[in-house]
Amino acid sequence: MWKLKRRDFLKGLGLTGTGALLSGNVWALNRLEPIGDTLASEYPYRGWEDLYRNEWAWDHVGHAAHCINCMGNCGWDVYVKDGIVIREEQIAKYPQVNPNVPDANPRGCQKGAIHSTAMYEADRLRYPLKRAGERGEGKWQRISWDQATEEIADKVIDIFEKYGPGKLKTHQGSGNQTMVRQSAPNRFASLVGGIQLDGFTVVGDLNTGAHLAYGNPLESFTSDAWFDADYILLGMINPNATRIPDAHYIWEAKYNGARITSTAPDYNPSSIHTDLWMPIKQGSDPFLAMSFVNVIIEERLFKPAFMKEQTDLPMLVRLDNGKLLREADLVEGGSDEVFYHWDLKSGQAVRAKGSMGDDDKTLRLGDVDPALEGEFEVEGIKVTTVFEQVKQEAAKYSPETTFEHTNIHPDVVRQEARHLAAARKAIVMLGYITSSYSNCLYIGWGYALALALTGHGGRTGGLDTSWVVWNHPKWTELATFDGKKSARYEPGGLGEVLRGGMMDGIRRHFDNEKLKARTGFNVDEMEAMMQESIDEGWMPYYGEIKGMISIADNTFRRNKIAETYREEHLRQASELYVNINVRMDSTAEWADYVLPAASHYEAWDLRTQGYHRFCNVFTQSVPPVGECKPDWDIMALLTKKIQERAVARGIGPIQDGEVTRDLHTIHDDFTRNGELNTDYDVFRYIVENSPEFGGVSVEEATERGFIVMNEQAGLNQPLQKDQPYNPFTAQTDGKQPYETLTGRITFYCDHPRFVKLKSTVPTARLYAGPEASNYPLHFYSPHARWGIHSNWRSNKYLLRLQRGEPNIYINPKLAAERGIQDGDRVKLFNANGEFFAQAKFYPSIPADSIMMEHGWEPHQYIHRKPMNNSHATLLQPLELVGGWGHLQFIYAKWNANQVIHESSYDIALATADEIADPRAV
Ligand SMILES: Nc1nc2c(c(=O)[nH]1)N[C@H]1C(S)=C(S)[C@@H](COP(=O)(O)OP(=O)(O)OC[C@H]3O[C@@H](n4cnc5c(=O)[nH]c(N)nc54)[C@H](O)[C@@H]3O)O[C@H]1N2
Ligand SMILES: Nc1nc2c(c(=O)[nH]1)N[C@H]1C(S)=C(S)[C@@H](COP(=O)(O)OP(=O)(O)OC[C@H]3O[C@@H](n4cnc5c(=O)[nH]c(N)nc54)[C@H](O)[C@@H]3O)O[C@H]1N2
Ligand code: SF4
Ligand SMILES: [Mo]
Repeated sequence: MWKLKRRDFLKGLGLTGTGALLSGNVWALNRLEPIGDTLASEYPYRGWEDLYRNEWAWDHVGHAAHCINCMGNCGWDVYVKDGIVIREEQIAKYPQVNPNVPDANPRGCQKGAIHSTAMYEADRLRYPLKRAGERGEGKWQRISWDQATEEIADKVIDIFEKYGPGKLKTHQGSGNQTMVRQSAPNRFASLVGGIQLDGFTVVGDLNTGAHLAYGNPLESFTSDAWFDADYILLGMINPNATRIPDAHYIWEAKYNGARITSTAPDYNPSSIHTDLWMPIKQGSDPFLAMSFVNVIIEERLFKPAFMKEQTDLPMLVRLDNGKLLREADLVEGGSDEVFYHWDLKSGQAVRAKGSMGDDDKTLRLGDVDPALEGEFEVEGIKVTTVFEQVKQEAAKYSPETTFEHTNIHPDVVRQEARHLAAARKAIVMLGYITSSYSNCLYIGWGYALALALTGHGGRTGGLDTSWVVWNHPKWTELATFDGKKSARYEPGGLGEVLRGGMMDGIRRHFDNEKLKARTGFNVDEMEAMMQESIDEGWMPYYGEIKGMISIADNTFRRNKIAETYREEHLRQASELYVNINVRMDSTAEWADYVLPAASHYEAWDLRTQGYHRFCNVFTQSVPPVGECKPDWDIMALLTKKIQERAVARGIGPIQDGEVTRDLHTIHDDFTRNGELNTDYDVFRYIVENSPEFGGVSVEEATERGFIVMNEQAGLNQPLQKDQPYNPFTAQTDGKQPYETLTGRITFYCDHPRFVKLKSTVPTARLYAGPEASNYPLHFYSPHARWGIHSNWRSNKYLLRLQRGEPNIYINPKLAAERGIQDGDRVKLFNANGEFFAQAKFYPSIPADSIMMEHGWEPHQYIHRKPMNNSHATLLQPLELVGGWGHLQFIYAKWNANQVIHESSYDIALATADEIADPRAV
């Protein structure tokens, strides 16, 4: 066969070119001529190559990560040309800290890779704006920084004058997960006494079961510590979509022969790579955890040595009243925070060391051999052990019994319980979806028990709660104003539900009786217990507000019963609503003033939030677009104006309980008398003074783009130079007590509310779901691969990778029953309203469930009706108890989550009339 060679082909073109010339089309092809080797110097027209050369040319390279709530924390090189970011590329130079563990390179995700385009898209804010029409009307006037901050300053002072301190909500959302950016609003809130909600529970991310058990929900593994595990259960997490830069360590563990399993209602992008997927029924996880416990106990797979030393399982419990035996029961004036073991060697009760009331802060048992089982008598009081109580409860959860709830076959439960028990290092990973369920506490507590029974703690594994808090004393000092003054911290779920007027919506959705059968409480009881927690002083709540400044917080998008929530906040904050943001998100839309913030590549900053030891450095690669300013500089300017106006208006110190609110010196305080005026000042201060950064110079940090943190970064124990970080080794190796009432991993809680709700030991409850309402379909809204919440959700490149508009996932069987085709627009509805979305077939989801990724902005929905409008939340009353050792309001450790996935829906094909809207086409 004759083959056209490239050279012949070009010659042919040349001839045609001549023909074209003859016919008069001179402009088109007259410059084509036969040529030889395209790479040789004779090649006549090389100018076009410059197009490509120029594409890969730049003026300079900066560094940044993304300051968003993604857990990734990846360092990027940022390429700048003519003052514009043209692209970004992963740094990929992190050192391998241990030759036997894979390195952390490269880190990144597809959202980070397109930020250079997103930062210049149409929703980017560029100038300070003042509302020109009604709130939310979308009419804006561009004003100067001077005017904006002066007007805001006067309103802040007005609110103080009219109503006193405590009426300003200054909540910072999850969009600022970096040290410099995050410290500014916190420092401001500390100075004005602003209301600040717990950053974890406000979104539903606090693993309360882990706190109850370990006294610290934020002590977990670095991702490289997953690598040497030989059993990993992806309990409620989808790391391939939500932990993109770290997930590889899970799959690399397979090289060591690790068994990886997953529980999820759908065959999610992580389940597909596991050895076993357990298709669990939504919201039934505590039953699975308890069935593991049941098998471990029935088959006596437990490890007594670990249980005796590390847990409260051998502590004595009174048989007469079900309370732990306390020193106060035996000794006049004795402590109620000192507890007892039954010593098998001496045949008597002995004080257990290491509890909150005990001076001897050690877990070492010495000569004592505590009994795990049996009944005893101490000074006439009949007692047994916590373990006996746990056994009694666990006996109710045989795999045959739990099958009905979980859909996991008894043989599978037995098989996996045995694997878990036999593993050298077993990790149960509970993602944040855990804390988005009303039974979160039971899930974490149940799995913590299964792990503790089988001796998994410290180097041998444990519960992975998806977060490691590093030790940052200098950051803390800045954010909390040296602890000298404090913001008004509030439990996230409680504050949002009450201030957001969500109770009516909750009531509308749930059927009281059915709810109680599932969760153990009904709405009235829940409300009464919320009130009791406030009245008892267990949880703080500061009531209605008059003004609001929100920073990096898409609060009107993320909250439940969202429309009511927004209306309530806008009604209360009638005097002032300021939004500080990088883009016009669905919350900024409603503000009186919008202040434009510098984005990731436009400010100086540091980020350590994530699961690794590297602090990424943000070097302000480009000046901010338009008139944007870094968050720190915005707060500094705002305090400057408040101070000026306070002085001009003769405002002196304002008494606020024990402290004064000194609006007339607020700028001097905020900036430390001018030492910390800009984000760069703060950046330099933190780099140079933080012990965990080991004295690295600003120049070196800026040049490299990351800092390797030293051993002082570890909060509970040192972060060893060449070892992955395993949680609680200070306890398992160092024998230091846990930060719990008994000093041990806790499986007994005799708080009156735990007694009332029959939850003194780990047990199981179901989530609300369809059985607690009149709507038949389960519904969950996990996190999207194509955005971090609402960030980047409208980016053109990311929209191309998916359906490009809000969509639900539906089983084709259910779709067929309802006459729905893939791609159809459907209506989801319940007692609180409806929303529309495109149907996407997803055969792996159960036929009675709907899934929809969260994070779409309301304006992307038909009629601007987002799913969160019709979602009702619940609060778990147990998460609201206080006054019991480590169970008291502690920021980011103990308080109630706003739970997300309790509501259910019905579905129908949308009619043409219903979706008659330009956005629907
Ligand atoms: N239905 C449903 N709802 C949910 C969830 C769910 O799974 N389903 N998940 C919940 C969870 S876990 C979370 S964490 C929340 C997240 O809820 P959102 O509050 O929606 O989180 P973001 O979209 O990250 O909002 C942060 C905002 O900060 C702004 N921002 C980004 N960078 C900067 C900056 O440098 N400076 C300033 N000033 N602003 C900046 C961004 O514009 C963004 O709008 O949603 C919760 N809501
Ligand atoms: N790409 C991307 N990454 C993110 C985020 C993002 O928005 N986008 N957000 C970050 C933040 S703030 C958070 S909170 C996390 C959230 O990330 P994750 O912790 O992974 O939680 P989700 O994505 O909400 O849900 C994970 C999976 O849980 C499964 N699931 C749902 N219900 C149940 C149940 O009842 N039982 C069990 N066993 N499984 C269930 C579903 O398969 C779902 O895909 O992701 C973080 N990372
Ligand atoms: S968005 Fe987060 S996970 Fe993605 S590249 Fe940036 S820092 Fe990494
Ligand atoms: Mo989250």
